[in-house]
Amino acid sequence: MTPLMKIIGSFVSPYVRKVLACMNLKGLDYEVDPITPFFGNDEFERLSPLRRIPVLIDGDLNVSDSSVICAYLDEACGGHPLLPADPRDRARARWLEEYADTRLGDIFIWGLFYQKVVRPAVWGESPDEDRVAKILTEALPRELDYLEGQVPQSGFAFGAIGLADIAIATFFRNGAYAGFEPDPARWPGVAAYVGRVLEQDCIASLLVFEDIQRSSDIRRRRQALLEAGAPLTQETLGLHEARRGVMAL
Ligand SMILES: N[C@@H](CCC(=O)N[C@@H](CS)C(=O)NCC(=O)O)C(=O)O
Repeated sequence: MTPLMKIIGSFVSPYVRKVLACMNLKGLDYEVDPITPFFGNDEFERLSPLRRIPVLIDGDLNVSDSSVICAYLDEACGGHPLLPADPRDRARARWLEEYADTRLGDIFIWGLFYQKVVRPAVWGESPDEDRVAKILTEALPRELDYLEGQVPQSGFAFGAIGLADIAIATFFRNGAYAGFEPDPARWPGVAAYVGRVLEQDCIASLLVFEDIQRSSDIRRRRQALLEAGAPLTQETLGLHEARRGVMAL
């Protein structure tokens, strides 16, 4: 029997969520080693040279980066297409994915989620409140103004739900974990669109595992996830002690 594809990375990571939602959309079976990147062992570092999640393992292939993984899945696996058919739409979809991964990632993950959730929980540090305030008052409004002009008033960006929709919406779930929701009075299109995408089964079905990942102690997490039906790998590359990522060097 061909071994299942494996994804290394926590259910709470927006980039892991993006990959898993795309795999769900395609109806692919997979196993997850739900580690937080800071808790990865030496083998994790061998597989992911930047000590980042997600990593895909498919037989003797291993690759990092959610965009690289999603492109591979679309080319290798068939099923629900992640990109629209028209080349001009594909270019726009790729731009929205890139924009989300870099700019929304910077704001929602490094500016909010890392500060308000990861720093206290992993490193025992306080958030950089000045940075958080600047994100909330300057960076986020600028990007939400831009997105308000990009997202569709109904449905999804290119007909059926696809990569661009998932890539954008995934960051808003981490924003919510850090206490941020887009104001529907100021950004009605974004608020409605993000809600629409997040309630799709491919992504909504992951929520139960995210809740466990967020609420359970690291030593009991695997068991709790298994009991909830999460498709976990037998082996884990996780440690119980955190290490700083290469991006901190
Ligand atoms: N461009 C990468 C970004 C992945 C990324 O930044 N993942 C975060 C978790 S949400 C990470 O592993 N951070 C650890 C670090 O940078 O040290 C992708 O699309 O996969």
